[in-house]
Amino acid sequence: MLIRRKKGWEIPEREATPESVFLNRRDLLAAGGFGLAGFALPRGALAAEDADPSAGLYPAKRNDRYTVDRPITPEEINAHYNNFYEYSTDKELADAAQALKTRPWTIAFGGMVEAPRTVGIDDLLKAMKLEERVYRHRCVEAWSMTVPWTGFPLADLVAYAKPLSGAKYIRMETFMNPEMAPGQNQPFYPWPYVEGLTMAEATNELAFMVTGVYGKPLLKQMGAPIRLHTPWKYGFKSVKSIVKIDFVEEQPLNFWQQLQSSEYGFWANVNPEVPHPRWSQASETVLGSNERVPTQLFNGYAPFVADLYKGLQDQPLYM
Ligand SMILES: Nc1nc2c(c(=O)[nH]1)N[C@H]1C(S)=C(S)[C@@H](COP(=O)(O)O)O[C@H]1N2
Ligand SMILES: [Mo]
Repeated sequence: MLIRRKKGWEIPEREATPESVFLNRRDLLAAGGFGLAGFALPRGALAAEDADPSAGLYPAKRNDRYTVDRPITPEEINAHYNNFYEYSTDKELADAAQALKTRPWTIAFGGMVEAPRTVGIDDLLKAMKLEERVYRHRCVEAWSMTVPWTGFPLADLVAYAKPLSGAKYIRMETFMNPEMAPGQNQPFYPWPYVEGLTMAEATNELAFMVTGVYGKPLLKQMGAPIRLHTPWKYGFKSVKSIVKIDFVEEQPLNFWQQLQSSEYGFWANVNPEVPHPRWSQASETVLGSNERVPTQLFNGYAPFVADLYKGLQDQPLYM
């Protein structure tokens, strides 16, 4: 997302669309209708250590309240166009991300809570009610996709964690393990990846904890086993592979802010009228098509979230 070399948004749209490349390379899998994680093997044929113990929870029932008017981005495209700097600064990082070990996996709740606790991902999944939501995702790099996530409202996780009333922000952290994630050996970046939301944002009905996608457990390259998705904000807010959740009084400084605060802020709400310092945010490339469509305020989710920002107009809400 930063300087130094040619990134997705700098190359012509036609080249930035990985569809043709992908379909040639993976046509066998794609033709069979199998996703990368689903593979052509029956589930029982997988080695025990590779089997995802949560596979039986998917697919979950879709919540139609959040259905959007765009076609869902094909899995084979989404699965090969990712931002996950722990694995690569290139979009094609699916193979590298298979090094991510998602079991055992725990999430530690701390900071301003009634009592700190640590929960295993499978126990957490048992405690939460899963549903599918089709959400638009708009990256700050001006590309977008439409994704059938499965998960549960972040509000439910907040209730589960029991924060104290003085907590003002939620802070979420990705794992830190340079042996498992070679990108974390790059000292230029402020690892681990951190993101934050106000408590009002975190308990807004749209804020979603994602544990599955395309009707099965979340793919590793998309931030398995648990990541955030806040569809009205630029994609960098949607932190992946979370291991730590703290409730705090001070506004967390996120990963991209730490790196380049002149370009990336805390709020990061989508707004076509506020350009990034180096490019316009007025339109976006829809992954999987050659279409460039106008970007919408709050990525089209204004009816759900605009009220959150009343009285905050003096803040850098859109970067
Ligand atoms: N830990 C971590 N989380 C991350 C990122 C990252 O590099 N590391 N990239 C962010 C950005 S910029 C985007 S656009 C989305 C991409 O999610 P996707 O790969 O599932 O499309 O993840 C976000 N979460
Ligand atoms: Mo992004």
